[in-house]
Amino acid sequence: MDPSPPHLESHQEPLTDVFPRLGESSKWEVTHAESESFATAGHLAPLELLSEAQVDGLRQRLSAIGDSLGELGASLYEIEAAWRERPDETVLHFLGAWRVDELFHDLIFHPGATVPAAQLLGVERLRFWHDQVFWKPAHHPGVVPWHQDWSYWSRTTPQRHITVYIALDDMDEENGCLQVVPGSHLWGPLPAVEFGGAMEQLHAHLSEAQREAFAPVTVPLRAGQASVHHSGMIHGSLANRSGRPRRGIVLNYMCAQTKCADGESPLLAGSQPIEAGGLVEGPFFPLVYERPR
Ligand SMILES: O=C(O)CCC(=O)C(=O)O
Repeated sequence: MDPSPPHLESHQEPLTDVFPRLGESSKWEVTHAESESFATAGHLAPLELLSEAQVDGLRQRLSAIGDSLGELGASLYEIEAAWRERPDETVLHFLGAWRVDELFHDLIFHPGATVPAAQLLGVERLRFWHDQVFWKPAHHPGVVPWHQDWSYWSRTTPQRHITVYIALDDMDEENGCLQVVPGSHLWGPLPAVEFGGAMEQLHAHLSEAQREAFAPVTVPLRAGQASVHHSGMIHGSLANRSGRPRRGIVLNYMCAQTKCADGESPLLAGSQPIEAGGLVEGPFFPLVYERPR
């Protein structure tokens, strides 16, 4: 990896031709039935997103980023503290790969992600919030505790955010694929849990009725497929018991009118501070989709 990584957030458009451009947006839209199902379940899968060659390209770039995490630290938004302390027990999780690698940068504009995200959120204009990588090596005990994405995002308002989860490996129960609790996006906001902590931390905050209704389902995906979840959806994943890696890229999007709730400090490390009530905009938060008129 280049020793002084580029700050690709200064580019508000794709830099390569690796991924498709918008073209006819209806081509990427989900069906009415899928949209209804998302409204009820809070979740939709699978979407076909990446070719084998695109998956291979992203795997190679991810491997290079993984090899340079020490040097890249300041250019990423965050590397999970628990992983730094206990890498043998904790899933490798970091934010901001789009700032340091062209392919990760261009992926955020992929219409196969942005069009369904805008459609399912019910917005005309979609803004990028941030990306994440969740990487479980083979035979790794790390889990992703049950959580709602929104618990970590309440410094932005209103809650109009959505997540596109992209598999870089075939994912199944054995290698700790994503699990979701259908319908839990309607349960209201719950407290944030500690990432490197126990799987079941959230249970202490569930009502009796929610505990009874807590019925997770696995979301198996093939490499290159994606799933979408609501920001209030409870999800998590178990250890990788297989001899295969399990690498997921997460793209988080939000309504283009999202505002900063508190103005206390930058929303993401390295991004420009935004005053309370100010629009979350600027190079770190590009507009990635605008519905054609
Ligand atoms: O990769 C995982 O198991 C967890 C992903 C996750 O938390 C998310 O997509 O928000």
